[in-house]
Amino acid sequence: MKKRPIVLSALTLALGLGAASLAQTTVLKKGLKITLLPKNINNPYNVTETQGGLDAAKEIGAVAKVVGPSDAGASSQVSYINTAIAQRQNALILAANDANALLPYLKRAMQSGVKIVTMDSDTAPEGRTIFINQANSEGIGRAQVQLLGKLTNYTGDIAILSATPNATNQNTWIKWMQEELKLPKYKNMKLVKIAYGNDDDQKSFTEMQGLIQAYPNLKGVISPTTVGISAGARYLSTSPLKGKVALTGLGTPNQMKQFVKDGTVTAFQLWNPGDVGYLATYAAAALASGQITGKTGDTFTAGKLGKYTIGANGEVVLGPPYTFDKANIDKFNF
Ligand code: RAM
Repeated sequence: MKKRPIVLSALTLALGLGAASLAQTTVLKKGLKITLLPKNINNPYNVTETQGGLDAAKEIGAVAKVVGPSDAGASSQVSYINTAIAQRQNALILAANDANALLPYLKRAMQSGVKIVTMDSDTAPEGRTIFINQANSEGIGRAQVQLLGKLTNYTGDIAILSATPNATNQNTWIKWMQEELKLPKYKNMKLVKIAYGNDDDQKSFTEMQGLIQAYPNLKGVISPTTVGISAGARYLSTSPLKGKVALTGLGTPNQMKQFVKDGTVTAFQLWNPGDVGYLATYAAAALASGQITGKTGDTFTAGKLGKYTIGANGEVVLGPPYTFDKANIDKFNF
């Protein structure tokens, strides 16, 4: 597990230990109206993510609010997009529950003058101007398989416990997991099932149970969702297979601490979700202030996180993911 100093310093800053650099905020407009729309509102990941957005809004004098559905379905997000248009919001920041289903509504919003920034889970590029990606998608997907390979000694049946079947972020990561699995070193590992817990705690728990029961040779599960990995760990922690079936994926340190300490989970990954929302809000404010248009090469300053450049297809990458284990998990509180 490599720990790159740059990752630690980003997280250290997120913990409030760093100095804020607000140099560029003077050119951002004051009083911008910004709506944050996460996948769903009852997921601790999304709470931390949108809190980062509210923190950024406070720094720049914007009026921000968080709205959203209780389930992670695309149709559940439509009314919130329409409300943002009706309320003449300057910007809407959303984690999209589907890559295509929201496009007509998002296009209407953009035509009405609402700047659209996606974070966490993207739409097709024509549905937004900027996408704030938490980390490089290929890197996330491949790293999950590399971690599970190490934990299972590169042998046995494996499964994926994902979020919703339409989640753009998880589907992109899974595509890269499948690419990684094609490499010769994984020839004795077989992906037997992709299950979907819909980012619903109870459904994820039941799906984990189903995987364990249906596949007796199961040696490992990757759950690239904080809801899935925590529900999966809760199931495994009281199962005779605890410590025998390896579970890894993307989790929040606070939800996973107890399962790392009781030996259910050895290691998992994530970034700071608060930084995703924080960066997205600075990007949205820069767009709505006319400071940037979102074209490749545009740069903007995101408060304490520093300077970012818009990459190809309007994508901005927050930074590399971080691996949490017994040795470091107590240092984090989110
Ligand atoms: C869940 C959500 C979110 C994803 C994280 C890793 O909280 O699916 O979109 O980024 O997991």
